[in-house]
Amino acid sequence: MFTIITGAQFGDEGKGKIVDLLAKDYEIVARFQGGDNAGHTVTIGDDVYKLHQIPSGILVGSSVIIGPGVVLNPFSLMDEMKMLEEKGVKVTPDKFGIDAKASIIMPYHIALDTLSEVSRKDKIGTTKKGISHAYSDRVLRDEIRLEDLFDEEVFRAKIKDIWPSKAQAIAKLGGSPEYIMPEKTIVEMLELGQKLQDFAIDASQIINTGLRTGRTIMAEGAQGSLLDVVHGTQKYVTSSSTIAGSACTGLGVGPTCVSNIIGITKAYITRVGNGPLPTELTDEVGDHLVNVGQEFGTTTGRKRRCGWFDLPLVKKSIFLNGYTELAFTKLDVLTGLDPIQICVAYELDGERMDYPPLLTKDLDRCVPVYSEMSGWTKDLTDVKCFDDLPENAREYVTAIEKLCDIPITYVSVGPGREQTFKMP
Ligand code: 2SA
Ligand code: GDP
Ligand code: MG
Repeated sequence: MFTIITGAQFGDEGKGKIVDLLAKDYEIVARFQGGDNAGHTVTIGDDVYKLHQIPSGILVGSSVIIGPGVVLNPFSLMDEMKMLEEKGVKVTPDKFGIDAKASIIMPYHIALDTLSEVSRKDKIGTTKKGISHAYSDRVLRDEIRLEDLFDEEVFRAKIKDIWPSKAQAIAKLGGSPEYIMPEKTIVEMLELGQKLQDFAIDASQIINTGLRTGRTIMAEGAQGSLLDVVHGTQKYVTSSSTIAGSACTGLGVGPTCVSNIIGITKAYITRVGNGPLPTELTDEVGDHLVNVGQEFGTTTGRKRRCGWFDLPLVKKSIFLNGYTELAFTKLDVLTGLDPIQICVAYELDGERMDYPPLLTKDLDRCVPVYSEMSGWTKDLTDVKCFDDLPENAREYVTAIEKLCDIPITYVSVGPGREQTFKMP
């Protein structure tokens, strides 16, 4: 069984929470793209875990894998491993593997991402984690892979080859290259390589062998489908493919192996960083969503922009991913809002459209067409089943399910593990 989970919006839909909930039924959970730009929150009782690179399945004891499609920051990985171990979570090679082909996010990638973002007039709003530069070096074949950190000669030769042009680029952007790759950093990276050597695996081999022997495997996506480097709202996207197909390329698994694909969607929409967001609310309703939903970046702490549920965008995600089911999160955050709006279509130049426009630049000009629903006042955070939701909340969930034409299988009403119920 091979299940893929991705975000159906612009990220932060609650993937970490849903993966944690479902992972008890999966022996392996694997990340296939992105890097430590991701922030997946899992709340278990009073403990809040913010995971950036290690798959959320680690908290229920699944074996976890970082696949070769990921760009890996070995420094922040060490912090994450330490944080987990301090909380009593075992992060040993029998439980955790990193593909030897994973690309390393180098200090110069972070410097270049930060400097490019600062110098850009029309800012993307990146997390400044070096993601775009790490992926572009992979495509340029100037990448450092995890396996390169295991061999001092190879690592030093690669740095010797790659660093001069990076230093030049950093200086050109007004940075100080002398602080970025001193000998101390090279030595530190080699030491990290030694520490990580025991964790090196071939993810494709493990997963495919596992699938052939009946093991249950889940692929955990990061960011959201609308931030996909090809299909998203370019240029305001991340630098990896974030959609379900990317789980196949990012882990080395054939599409014939996929059993089901779960899309996670919030009951509204958020976006952190710049780029079009047709239903964005900058009024007190937007403030309600930010404050009640605690909409702040898990990695950067930035305030997330919020808007009403945007059906045309989710329809696009349904096409991009081929979802077989949806998990619907943060329904509790809508309590107290009345009316509640669903953007069912857009109007552009006098024409109504129920799918995002052909040209990405036109999304910014789309005016939402809303269908209004009545709200509810009952606190939902203790609700344990669909039938116990207030009638208007049930109608909202049913309306979204009907509009998306995909079964909603889980509804989440709070950050906690137990604040989720299966749909009847
Ligand atoms: P990058 O850093 O190159 O990937 O940034 C490019 C765009 O991708 C967005 N992006 C994200 N959007 C939502 N959540 C992400 N993870 C963190 C979180 C974000 C944070 O869980 O909250 O803490 O700010 C994430 N990572 C990248 C980014 O905002 C840019 O729009
Ligand atoms: P991810 O990147 O998709 O894993 O999502 P994040 O962890 O970045 O952001 C989702 C935030 O919403 C986290 O703080 C979660 O704890 C929280 N969350 C998840 N599901 C719910 C829910 O149903 N209700 C509320 N109120 N919070 C939730
Ligand atoms: Mg997140």
